[in-house]
Amino acid sequence: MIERTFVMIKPDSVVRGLIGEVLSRLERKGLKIVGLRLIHMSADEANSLYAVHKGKPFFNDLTAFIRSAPVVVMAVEGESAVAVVRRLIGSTDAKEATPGTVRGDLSCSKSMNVIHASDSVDNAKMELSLFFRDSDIIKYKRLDESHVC
Ligand code: 3AN
Repeated sequence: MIERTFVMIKPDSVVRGLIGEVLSRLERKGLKIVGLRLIHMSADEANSLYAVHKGKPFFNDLTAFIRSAPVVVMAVEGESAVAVVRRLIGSTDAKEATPGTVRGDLSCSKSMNVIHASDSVDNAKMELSLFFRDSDIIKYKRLDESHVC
């Protein structure tokens, strides 16, 4: 089943010059980028994106961090994209993340962990709606679509 998920390259990754590295890993896996923006997240957007963590001790630090530099927000499509991207990025705590994953290779931090991706199809819909209108999503074919899944 082709799914669409929300992926964000976090501020740590942007200021470390890793946008290309992270995008490349998604593309090489065969995932299709159908929406892409470089933004400075607003306070409202940060509060909505991380609403599930409201009240937790790290909430204020988390929303401040996510607004500390630009982020790249993306809509990404592919076969079972939600689970595939979650496996590709690795565990939240990058110290524990498996080598070969984005976090496992590029970070040692739990908060500055390079990338975010939705953990369910429902959350993907909600998170995508914060940053993309339906008309922002671009339809096109990758030449290798019949060869990667
Ligand atoms: P993931 O991004 O792996 O889905 P979530 O949704 O549990 O992880 O957490 C969202 C973000 O909140 C994480 N990417 C991480 O940056 C931060 N975070 C989660 N738990 C902690 C924690 N215990 N201490 C600091 N930051 C945390």
